[in-house]
Amino acid sequence: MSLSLPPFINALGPSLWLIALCTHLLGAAADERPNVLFLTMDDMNYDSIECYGLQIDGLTPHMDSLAAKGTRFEYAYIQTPSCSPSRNVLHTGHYPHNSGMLGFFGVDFPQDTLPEALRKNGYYTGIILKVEDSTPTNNVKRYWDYVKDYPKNSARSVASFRESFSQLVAGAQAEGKPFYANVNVKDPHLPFYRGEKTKEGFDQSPPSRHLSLDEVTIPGFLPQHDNFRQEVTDYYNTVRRGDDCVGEVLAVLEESGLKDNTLIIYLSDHGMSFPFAKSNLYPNGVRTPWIMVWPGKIEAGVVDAANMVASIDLMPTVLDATGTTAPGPLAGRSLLPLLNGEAQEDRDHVFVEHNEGPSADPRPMRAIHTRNYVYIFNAWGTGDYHAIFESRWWRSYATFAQLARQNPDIQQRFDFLRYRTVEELYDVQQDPFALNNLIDDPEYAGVADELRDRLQTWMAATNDYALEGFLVRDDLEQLRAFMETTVAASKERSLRLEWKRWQKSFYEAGRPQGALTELGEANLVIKDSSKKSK
Ligand SMILES: [Ca+2]
Repeated sequence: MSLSLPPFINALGPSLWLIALCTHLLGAAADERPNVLFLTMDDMNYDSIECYGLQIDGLTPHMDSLAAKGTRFEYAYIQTPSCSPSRNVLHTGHYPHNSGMLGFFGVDFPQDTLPEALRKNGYYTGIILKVEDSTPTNNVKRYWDYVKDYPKNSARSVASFRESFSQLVAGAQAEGKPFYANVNVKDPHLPFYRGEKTKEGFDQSPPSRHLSLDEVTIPGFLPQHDNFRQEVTDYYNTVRRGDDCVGEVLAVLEESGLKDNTLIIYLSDHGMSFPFAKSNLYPNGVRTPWIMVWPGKIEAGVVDAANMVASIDLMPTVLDATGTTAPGPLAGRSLLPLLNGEAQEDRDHVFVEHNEGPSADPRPMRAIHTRNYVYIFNAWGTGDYHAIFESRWWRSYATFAQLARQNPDIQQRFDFLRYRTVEELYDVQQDPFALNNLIDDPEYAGVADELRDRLQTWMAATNDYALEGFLVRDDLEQLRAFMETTVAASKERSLRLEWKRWQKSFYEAGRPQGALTELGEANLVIKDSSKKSK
């Protein structure tokens, strides 16, 4: 190794020279590489922050403070609107149909995930909450130096985030390493904060502000009826509690003195848990706030409305910022060139997908979003299947069902919610809540054809199993056959693989040994994940 020595070192004696050199090298390692705080919300709609259009003054001061200190992307998307699949896109850098993380089953992903790659590059890696959802397996030691998962009754308090993030930062400092901290705020995931009515066993920590019913607006994708008002108010009070937690994490970072050398990336894992949002490919299912703060490196107070970005871009961006070599092929691209004012091709659309939620009952969907239009393919929209989404078991859905019985228009919308149709097309500039399906409108036939072509090209290029269904979308019998095959494959996987949730329940019993290879050789799933460490 040859070193060009600064003049002051030549003036030192030999032993002092060595001490100075070691200090210099250690200092360089610790000082020059940025820490990364990857901060996520759980089930928070993209427009639940003031800077993204929320009409409630001052509800989200800490999240808005991030936007003031950094750059935010107006058109940001997650690839898939369900917790575990979405978070695994972030950490694998691949679409679910390529990584195999279609739902909530463990997959032995064949290349390093983001935390593994960073760890090999000398980073201290830590995760706070959403632990089982954030990596392909539940073997947490494989990915993380620091892991903190709070029980339900304390997972949403400001005190928990202060304790855990302080511990994480101290752990990195003790090892003299920069950190990659994936801090996952669990608000505003269901169950919402409801004061003393908060669901039993869940954190009853109150938000720092309580909204009254008349302060909220019912989202435009729901029927505009006052019966939804309490649930929506509870949601926004829970957003406020999440903002309190974000504030505490940012306060700990400030107190650590590391803020100036920390890249903060902030987003939500998908839209709010209401009908037509979470677990759907409509804008309110897949859009996310996306804010990046990096003092001296990323411009403050900037809004990028020119580029459409998505969660496959997260991993390449973090690798780029930390000088970490990519562990293999990745589906997305670093956003740093965009932040430096450079142009990238194909930033006028994103592809999104849904496969299955936390059950072995798939509802495959694919969509292309542009700034003007959204085209959706529902492989399950044959009339034989009902929709599956989390809010089906909560008050907003019950309210919807009750209103439907009283009003034929709401009944029609409710039926569409439950059964959908094979293809949908929306002019989201005119119809941002995707209420008016234009797929049969002759005026939009050209738009529909163009978007179908682009979607098909992408599905073919990425070896998507759902292409088989897409190609027979005009033949309901063939589409039904595709669905039967897909459902059967999922059921078979569910008996064989580790379920990332509730693994001690009935799925534990009777699971035969085998390999997860349904997705085909060109995909990335290659290993047996049925033998997991617990
Ligand atoms: Ca979520």
